[in-house]
Amino acid sequence: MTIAASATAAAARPTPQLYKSDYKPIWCPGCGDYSVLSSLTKALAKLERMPEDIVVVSGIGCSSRIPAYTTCYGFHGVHGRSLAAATGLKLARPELTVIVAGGDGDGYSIGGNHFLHACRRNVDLTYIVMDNHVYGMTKGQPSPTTEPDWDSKLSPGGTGLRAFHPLAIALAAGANFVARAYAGDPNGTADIIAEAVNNPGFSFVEILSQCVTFRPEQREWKTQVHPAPVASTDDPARAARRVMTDDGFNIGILYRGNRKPYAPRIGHGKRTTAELERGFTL
Ligand SMILES: Cc1ncc(C[n+]2csc(CCOP(=O)(O)OP(=O)(O)O)c2C)c(N)n1
Ligand code: SF4
Repeated sequence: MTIAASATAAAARPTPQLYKSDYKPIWCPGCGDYSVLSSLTKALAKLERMPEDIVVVSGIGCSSRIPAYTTCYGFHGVHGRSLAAATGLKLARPELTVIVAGGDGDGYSIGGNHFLHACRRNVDLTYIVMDNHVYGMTKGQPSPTTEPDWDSKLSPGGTGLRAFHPLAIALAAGANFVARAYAGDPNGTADIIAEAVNNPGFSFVEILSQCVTFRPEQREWKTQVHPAPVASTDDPARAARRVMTDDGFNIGILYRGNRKPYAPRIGHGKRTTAELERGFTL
């Protein structure tokens, strides 16, 4: 390639800015979700997919506001139902890159059943959970990933309930890519998101994303996270052993599987809107 041609190619390459909308996020200053947004736009630039070929689907929560802050197509649905909407979308429009994003309350509590079956179905989606171990938007109730002894006004003395283990559950349910990231490491998180999108099937990325308002102690996560000491594996049993015995702060890709993504055997994806409409005519 000539110098002029390579300069033109470089100029045409998308930048993270291309994926940022004009809406200013209304998250609290210091919220981890700002960094996750920045990682997402970096990952999309790296993948060189155009905004019109990408859909960001979410539920309800502070983290679920993320589609509006991108220039991609967006779907801000109802609480806990993002994976159901995204599954239908991907099956109907397989050529689109579908990224699902939300919080631990949205995804593991009200949406928990959809999470299990999305892992099991293995449709080619990427699911990003901004996990702050609390319901941020509704002002600090414990979530499924809250530590049993977290003392707060709304849960005096803690809930005493064992915390949900998203990575172990994703593995057991059949997710084809499982990773943990940290909002305070935006470049590392961007790389993980890009890998997750490129991996066929259901990719799950759990991102520790601090809620500085209701869990200010999570600012300390920056001193606790560390890179996973071993490379990813394609053996789910080995991955499960690792994830059940780590300290919860290992960052990196844990598991890359070889399952074929689910694709409908009949040509649903090829039907036009008019044909679909006719199917619902009474
Ligand atoms: C059906 C339904 N139930 C409850 C709510 C109230 N609600 C809105 S957001 C939310 C929790 C959000 O927590 P999380 O998903 O962890 O996101 P965060 O705000 O922490 O990012 C709840 C319970 C709702 N909007 N709809
Ligand atoms: S309440 Fe928590 S999760 Fe919501 S924007 Fe503020 S810091 Fe972020």
